Amino acid sequence: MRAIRSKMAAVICGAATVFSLVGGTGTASAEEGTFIMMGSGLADCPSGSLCLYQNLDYNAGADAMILVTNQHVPDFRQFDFNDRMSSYYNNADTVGHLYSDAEYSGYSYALSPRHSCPDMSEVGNDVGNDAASSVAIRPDPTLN
Ligand SMILES: [Ca+2]
Repeated sequence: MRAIRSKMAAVICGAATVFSLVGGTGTASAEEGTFIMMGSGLADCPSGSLCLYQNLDYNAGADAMILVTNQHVPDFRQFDFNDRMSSYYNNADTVGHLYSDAEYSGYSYALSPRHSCPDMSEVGNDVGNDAASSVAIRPDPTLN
């Protein structure tokens, strides 16, 4: 077993989830899965995951909900996260296609790989603040 990398320590603040984010070297975060954790800041987003934050500025230094995923999520109500997202960090090489309605419908907005945004109201009339309801994860079309 390899030693725990110090950069993973920032994830420890999360509430108990079904996944252990401690003790891996990135392998754990690369597993398929979607879960809610409590945290704040870009450093709390596991590598290889898309992180949708409940509050502005990546929860603005106060732990709050983060929806962490690397797979399609057809309905945020499954995670008590419907119409709650306010900022994001896409810490993955894939594109997150965000939708204002469940089942990938309504307005949509692409979350570019390795890109972040502290305020979803900045994306205008596509998917705004407290509006996202589903997300699809797709390959980056520029990586071929
Ligand atoms: Ca919505």
